[in-house]
Amino acid sequence: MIKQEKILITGANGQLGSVLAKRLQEKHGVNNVVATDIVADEDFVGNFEILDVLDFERLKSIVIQNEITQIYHLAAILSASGEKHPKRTWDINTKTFFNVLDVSVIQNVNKLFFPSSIAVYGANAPKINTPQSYELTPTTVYGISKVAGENWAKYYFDNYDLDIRSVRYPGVIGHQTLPGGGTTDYAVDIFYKAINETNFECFLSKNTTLPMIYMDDAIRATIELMDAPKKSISIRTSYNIAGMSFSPEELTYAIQKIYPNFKTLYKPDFRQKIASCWPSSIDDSVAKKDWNWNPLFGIDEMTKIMIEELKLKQQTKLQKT
Ligand code: AKB
Repeated sequence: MIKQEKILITGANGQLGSVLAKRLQEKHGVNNVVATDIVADEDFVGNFEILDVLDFERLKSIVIQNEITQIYHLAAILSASGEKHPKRTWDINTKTFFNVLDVSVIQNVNKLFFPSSIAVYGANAPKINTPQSYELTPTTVYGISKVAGENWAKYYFDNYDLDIRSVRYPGVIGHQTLPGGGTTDYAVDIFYKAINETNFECFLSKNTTLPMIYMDDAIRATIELMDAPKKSISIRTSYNIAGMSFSPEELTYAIQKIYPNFKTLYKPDFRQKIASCWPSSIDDSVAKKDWNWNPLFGIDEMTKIMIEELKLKQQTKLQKT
């Protein structure tokens, strides 16, 4: 008989975590998923525990009490926020990961998911179709912590046989929860403006092309990687995955197909320097070969869904008030 998986998610209130928690509940059953974050989410339906992942003993007791077999460790500080508090970001991103790695070894957790990012690349990497394997020279603390995390993931796999799997997420675009503190956040914020206003002020320049992915593709990639047979996983640091690539100007054109009067004003700030060092597009051929990764959403489908879903959410909220 196949043993029932028991899932723990850290950072479950976040942009990815909140959607992943629901998908994992659908897949494994509501009672088999424990969502955690540093503050409670009033609207969460299911098992929720307050957890600061820096607190190893509390993490361990949640793992023991719930007989956890898989952990998705999403708690982290992102690129733009990270630059405001570099040492704190390093501490939080790396210490929480060590706690998760260690508890997984001690408590025999079967599988662990660690999110990495396109932020691992630096300005020297080829911008177009950035290869899976290239010298990683990140410019942000977030990127540095992700490179370290990727290498520690491989170390724990090699030395403790911990089945840890990872993808390098592009900017994730979804309508469910706002992202916080990232350099790619403009690509979500713009839709909140588009449904109500005609002008959006963008903190990146108009031709800054970055890799992006629609939420459904990001979640599917995560789950497909975790479900893939162990023998097919050739990358134990982190897999490149691509969805789409566009600049703020191209995203504005896509929105103008629905709202012709919509305009973007460009006022690049400190985040421009971060984005300028990142890839414009990503080579994800190794993920495609190893576990059949295949993105389904392009810029126009994503734009249409974002606008429809955000309008619906706004109407539902208005009806409730
Ligand atoms: C960020 O902008 O920091 C994140 C990322 C690309 O990892 N969205």
